[in-house]
Amino acid sequence: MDLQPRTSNDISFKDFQAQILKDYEVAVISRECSLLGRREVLTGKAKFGIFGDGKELPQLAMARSFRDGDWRSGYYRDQTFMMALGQLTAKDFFHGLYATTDIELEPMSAGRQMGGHFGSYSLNEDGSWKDLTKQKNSSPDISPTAGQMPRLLGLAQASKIFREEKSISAEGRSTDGNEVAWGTIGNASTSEGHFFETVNAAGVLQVPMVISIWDDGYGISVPAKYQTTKEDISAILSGFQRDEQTKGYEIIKVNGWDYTALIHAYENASDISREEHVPVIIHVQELTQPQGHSTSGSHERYKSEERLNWEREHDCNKRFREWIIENGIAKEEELKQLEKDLRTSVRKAKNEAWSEFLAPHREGKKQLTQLLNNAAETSPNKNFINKVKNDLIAIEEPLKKDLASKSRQALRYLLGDQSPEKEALKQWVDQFLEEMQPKYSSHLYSELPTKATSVEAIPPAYEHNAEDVDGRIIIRDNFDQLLQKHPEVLIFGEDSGAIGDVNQGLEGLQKKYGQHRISDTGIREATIIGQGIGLALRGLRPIAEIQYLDYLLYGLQTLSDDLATLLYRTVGKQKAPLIVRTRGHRLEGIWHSGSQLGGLIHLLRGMYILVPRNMTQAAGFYNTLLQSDEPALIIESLNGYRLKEKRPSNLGSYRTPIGKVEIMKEGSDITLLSYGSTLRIVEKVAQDLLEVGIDAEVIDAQSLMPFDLEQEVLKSIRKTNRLLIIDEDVPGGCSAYLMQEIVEKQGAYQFLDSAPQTLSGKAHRPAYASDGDYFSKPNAEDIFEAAYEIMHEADPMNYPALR
Ligand SMILES: Cc1ncc(C[n+]2csc(CCOP(=O)(O)OP(=O)(O)O)c2C)c(N)n1
Ligand SMILES: [Mg+2]
Repeated sequence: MDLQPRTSNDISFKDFQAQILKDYEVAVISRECSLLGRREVLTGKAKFGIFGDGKELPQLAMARSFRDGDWRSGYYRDQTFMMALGQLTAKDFFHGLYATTDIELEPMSAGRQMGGHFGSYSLNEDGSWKDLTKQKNSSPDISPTAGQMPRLLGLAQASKIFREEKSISAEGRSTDGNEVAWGTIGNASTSEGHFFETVNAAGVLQVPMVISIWDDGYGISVPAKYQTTKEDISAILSGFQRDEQTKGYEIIKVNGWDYTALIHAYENASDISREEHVPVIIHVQELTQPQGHSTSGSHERYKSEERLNWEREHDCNKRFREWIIENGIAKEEELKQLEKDLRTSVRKAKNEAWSEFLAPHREGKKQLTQLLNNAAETSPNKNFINKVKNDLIAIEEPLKKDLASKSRQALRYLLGDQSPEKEALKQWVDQFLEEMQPKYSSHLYSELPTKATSVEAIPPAYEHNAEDVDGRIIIRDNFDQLLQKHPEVLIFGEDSGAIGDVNQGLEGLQKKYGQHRISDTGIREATIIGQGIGLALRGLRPIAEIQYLDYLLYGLQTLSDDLATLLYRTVGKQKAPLIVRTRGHRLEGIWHSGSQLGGLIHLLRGMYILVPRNMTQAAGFYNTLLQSDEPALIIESLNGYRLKEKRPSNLGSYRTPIGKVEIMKEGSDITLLSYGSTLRIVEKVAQDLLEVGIDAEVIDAQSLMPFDLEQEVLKSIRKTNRLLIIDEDVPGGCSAYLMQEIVEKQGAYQFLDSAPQTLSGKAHRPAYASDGDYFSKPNAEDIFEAAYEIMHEADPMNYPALR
C-alpha cells in the first residue's frame, strides 16, 4: 500500500484518515446529487440534467492540489470539484437544476445557465475586484465542447506575466505568478480544434496550465474509436512531451479509480506547473458514466453488456470505497451508516431547494388568484375569468411563466371594463413583468456607473500648426501614451510584436515596453481571443489583435459564446474587458473583403462594435474603453493608415464617445448614413449631389453597437424626411440592423416622406481588384444614383430621371 501523498507528511494518521473520509463524503454527496438529479428531470421538475457521476475521484484529487489564487476553466462534469472546494452545496446544486433566479440561492448564474455550469465571483457588488489571490477561482463554464480551452491559455499566461513583468502590479491578482490554471475537458472534446490549438500555444508560451482529460471512452454515444487516433489522446500527444533538450509538456497518465495515484499525479502536476511554469496534461483514463451522458437518453442503447459491466466494476466511487476498507481507514458498517446519513441529507437539501424555488411562485399564485377572483366578480366576463382562475388554481407547482401567462390572458376578458379590480390586476401584471424581466435580461452590458457609454467624451485638441501625418502615426503614438498610462495594457497578435503590426501602428513599441507587453503570437485566432479573455479575467487589460477582419471568423465562436455572454451568464460576478483590435473595410477579394458586419452585429450582442472612420476616431475609442471595463471590437479602416490626418495634441487622453453618431455634413434634403471607409465615399458624393441641387446630410454611424443613443439620426430625418443607409456589408446585413434601429426603435417612420432605403454590397463575396470592388461594393455612382433616385421619385419636376 502506498499511503504517502504529501498531504500526509505533517499530519497524524487520524487527521489523514479524516481527510480521506471527507473526500469520500463529498464523493457520496456528489453521486447522490447526480442520481436524484436525474430523477428530478425524469419526473418533470427540472428541464435537463448533465452530471458528474463517474468522474468524482479525479476531481477530489484536483481539488486537493488547487490553491488560493488558482483558476479553473472546465466543463459540465465538474460538480464534485466545486463541492470539494466548498463552493457548491447539494442545495445549490438543486437550485441550479431547477433554475432558481435568486442569486443567493443559485449562486452560479441565478438560473441563467443549465445546471452543471459553474463559476466563482471576482467582483464585489460595487464592481470592484475581490482579492483573487485569496480565493479559489473558476472562470464561468460554457456548453460548447472545448469552448473552455482558449480562455484557459490566457488564465495561465497571466501567471507568467505577473512573475516576469514586474512593472505590472500583481496586487490582488497574483503572488509572484504562482497560480496554476486548471483545465478540464472530456476525452471526445479533445477532437475539437480549440483543444489542439490551445495545447500547442501553451507549449509555445510555457505557461502554468494543467489540463485534465476526463476519459470515459465516449462522447455521448460515439466511442473513442471514432474520436481519437489510436483511441488514446495522451499517446498521440506524446510528441509534446518535454525532454532534456526541448521544452514542451509533462504528460501524465493515470487511472481515474486509483485514489493514491491520482493524488500523486495532481501533486506532481501542481508542482511542475506552479514552480517551473511548464504545462502539464493529465490523461485520466478508465472513467465511467454510471447514468450515461445526460438525461436526454440512456446509455444502454449504445453500450454493450460487457462495457456496462466493466463500468460497474470500475466505478471510481466503488473502487474508492473498497480501497478505504482494504486499508483500514474505515469499516464497512461505518461507511454504510455514513452513506445513509449523507443520502438523507441530500434528499433533504433537494426538498428544501424545491420548496424555496416554488415559494415566490406560490405567493404570486395566491395574490393572483385573489385578484382574478375580484376582477371576475365585477366583470360581465365573469365565467371566462373564473375559468382562467381555475386553470391557475389547478397548477400545483406554478412557474413564473404560468403566473405571467394566466394574468395576461385574463386582461383580455376585461378589455371593456373600467373597474378598480381590473386596475389592480393590470398593475399586478405590469409590476410582475417589470420585476421578472431583469432576472432574465440584465447584465448584457455593464450596469455600473463605469460603463463605457457613460464615459465622458473629450474631443481631440489641435495646436494651431498641427502637423498632417499618416493615420498610423496617430494610432501608434496613441498606443504609446496608453501603454505608459496603463501598465496593465498588453497588446498581442500575429506580427504585432517585432515589426509592430502589419501596418506599423505599433512600430517600435515592443522595444520600448518589452516582449510581455507587446508580443507576437502564432497564427491562431481562437486562442488569441481566448488569451485575451483569460488575461482580462485576471485583471489585466489585453488588446488582442486579429490581423484582418475576415479572419475574426476563426475566433468568432469564442467571442460569441464566451466573451459576449460572460457578464450576462455570471450576472455581473465576473468581467473580461477585452478589447479586440482588427482592420477591415473596402478590402478586395473573397477572403479580404473586410465587410462582414452583419454576422458580427448578430453574434456579438454583449460587446461593443465600433467602426471608426479614421485613426483619430479609432485612437479615441481605445482611450474611452480603457476608462471603462467592457469588451469591445474596434475595426480600424485598413485603407486609412496612410491617409493624412491632423495630429491631435492630447493623444492618449481624448475620448471618442461610444453610442454616438457624428454629423459630418449638415443638409436639408436627405439623410445619408454610413460608416468606416465607405463613409469617405459618401462624403465625396454629398459634394457631387450639391451640384444637382441636393443638399444631403451625412452622418457617421461609427458606433454600431450601441447605435445612436441620443437619436441624432431621428433629428436629422425630422428635417430631411428621407433616409438612405449605405454600407459594404451584404444586403440585409448591418444596414438592415441600422434600419430597424432608426425606423422602428427611434420611430423615424413618422417623419419619412420617401421609402427608407439601404444600399449595400452585393450578396456575394467581393471580387478581387479595383474593378471587383467597383462591381461588388457600393461605389460613388451607385450612391449618387440611389440618393438622386429617392429625390426624383419625390419631385420628378425638379429632379428629372437620370437614366
Ligand atoms: C461544439 C459542440 N458540439 C456538440 C455538443 C453536444 N455535446 C455535448 S456533450 C458532447 C459529448 C462530449 O463528450 P466528452 O468530451 O467525452 O465529455 P463527456 O460528456 O463524456 O464527459 C456533445 C457532442 C456541444 N455541446 N458542443
Ligand atoms: Mg467522454
